[in-house]
Amino acid sequence: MSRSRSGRKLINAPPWEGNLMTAETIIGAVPARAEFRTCQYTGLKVDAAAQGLIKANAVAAVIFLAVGGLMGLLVALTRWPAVHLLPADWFYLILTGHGANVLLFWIIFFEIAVLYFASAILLNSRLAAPKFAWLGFVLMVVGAIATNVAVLQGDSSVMFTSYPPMMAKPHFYLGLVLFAVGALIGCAIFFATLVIAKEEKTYEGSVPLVTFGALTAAIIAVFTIASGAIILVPTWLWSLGLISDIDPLMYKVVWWAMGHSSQQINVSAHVSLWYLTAALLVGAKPLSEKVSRTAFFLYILFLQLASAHHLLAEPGLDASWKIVNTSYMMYLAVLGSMVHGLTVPGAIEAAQRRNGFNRGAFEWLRKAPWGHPAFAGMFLSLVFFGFIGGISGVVLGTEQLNVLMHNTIYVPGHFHGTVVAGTTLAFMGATYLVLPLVFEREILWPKLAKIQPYLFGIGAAGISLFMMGAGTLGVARRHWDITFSDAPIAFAHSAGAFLMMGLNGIFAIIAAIGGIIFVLVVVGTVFFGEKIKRGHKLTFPLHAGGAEAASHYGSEVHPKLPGTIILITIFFVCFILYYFINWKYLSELWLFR
Ligand code: HEM
Ligand SMILES: [Cu+2]
Repeated sequence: MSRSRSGRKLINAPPWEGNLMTAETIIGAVPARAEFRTCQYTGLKVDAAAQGLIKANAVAAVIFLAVGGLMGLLVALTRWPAVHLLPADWFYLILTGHGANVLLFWIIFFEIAVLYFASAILLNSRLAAPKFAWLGFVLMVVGAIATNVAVLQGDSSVMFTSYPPMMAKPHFYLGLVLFAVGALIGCAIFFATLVIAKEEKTYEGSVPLVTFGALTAAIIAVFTIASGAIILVPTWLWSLGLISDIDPLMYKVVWWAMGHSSQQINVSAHVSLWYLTAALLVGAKPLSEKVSRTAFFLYILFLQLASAHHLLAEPGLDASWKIVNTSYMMYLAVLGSMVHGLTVPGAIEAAQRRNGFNRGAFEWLRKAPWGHPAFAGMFLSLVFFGFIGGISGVVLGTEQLNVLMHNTIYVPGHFHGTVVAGTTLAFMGATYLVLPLVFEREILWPKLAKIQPYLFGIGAAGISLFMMGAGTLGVARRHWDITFSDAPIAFAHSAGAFLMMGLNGIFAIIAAIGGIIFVLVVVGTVFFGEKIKRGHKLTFPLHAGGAEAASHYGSEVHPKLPGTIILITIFFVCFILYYFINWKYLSELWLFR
């Protein structure tokens, strides 16, 4: 072991072992000399290459969130009838850019950072083939820019799903394909790093739960990207004139194999971050490693089948196929999320009781670190994802109930509950851990950081609920003018529908303010935050046992969870009530009441 000029320890990789198949013989790279530092807060060994790549991916993620989030605000202000900001062609252009920038570019750049963190950092390992990882990053950046250019040039306003026969410019699809290839390289680096860590024995026993959850995400990502390639490459060739025709139904079936699975990547990633945050901030260990791992495994087994819920209104697909896939298979994937929805707060309760907050049913929750933005982001994400995204997803995914809200603005209402109030908020929360631990910068403007998750969370929950409300009243999604001013046959929505769209606009402004504060705090911290030196006390401290809980296998022993049981009961009561209210709405559609 020697020291480099920067004073960091240089650790030579172990000698290349003859004919052993290692991750790097497969990729063909030579094992690098990795440069490590030891984190003063967690004791984890941090590979400099992994650190650099996590920073790059996180920064790219935040830039695309900023662009895409502003586009979201413009869309919401256009759908606010009293404001009606953009003209029609710009509305569809900006809506297309919004979907791509937030749901693909923000989320997937962040996920690649999560993969590198959950492999190299949590396992004390060097990252496999950093040069390839940088190649993947460059491909993703180039792809994301190409797609954005195509959108902004016009003539590619095909919206997020890009269903044929609508056609975008060739570089719209090519950009998406390049981006996906880059992300696939990121997944390969993750798998290879797991192999390296195992070979070089950088950890003991089984991988920690957070790494296991990230592994679930990466496995699903491979399936997702393969489906994406199968559908987007022919569509790209079609836009070049090399293929005469794409069958719309076939397109939808294969596209949703990608579109839905990618949401399950998001869920796996954000659930992993829930566990990570709970571990680092209150020292929470999983209630049961086996149960939580089985729940992740359910995602891998059942999610592809559940993607049938996007095809419930398609003619040409058989009703029993739809019902089996959405009303049986989907519930098995939902079961996975419900298990996490119980075990994450349960793990927090168990840890907090160990921490001494043992009075009554809820002292553990009242005395939780609500002033720590990572905790606030994580817990709000948990609640909103379950109550808003989860319940509405099951309702919307029920074959019979789907006809009530199909293609109404209820649909974006539901998925802003999952991907915005759920995934995005969880990623924002985790960023407040990444800034001090990976960027080694103290968070600038801690007071703003403290309120940020609440502002964004309330805004995101609001837009989700009000879009769902408007959708229940019949307002269409992706619709520029709900007054139908130029329609030959007059039609008027109820005053309630207009009210809902106005409230949606107001909460969009709140969410946007939360989003802007997030971007300012992150960018400010990255460039101007105080550099963290040895012995520095963090503004937002970690729990003393946090790193151990996050990076080692092990469950709670005999936890008592009265508070969690009450919370779960409230959840199920809401769930059942809301589910059956929708059956009642459905019954009211029959004329002979
Ligand atoms: C300030 C935050 C945000 C606001 C105000 C906002 C608002 C909206 C609105 C009003 C729509 C259009 C609904 C319609 O007319 O059909 C929409 C669509 C959409 N949003 Fe957001 N959104 C925000 C953040 C996000 C984030 C963070 C994500 C993903 C992680 C996201 C993903 C999407 C997607 C995928 C669509 C559908 C695009 C399409 O139909 O092609 N949004 N958003
Ligand atoms: Cu889906």
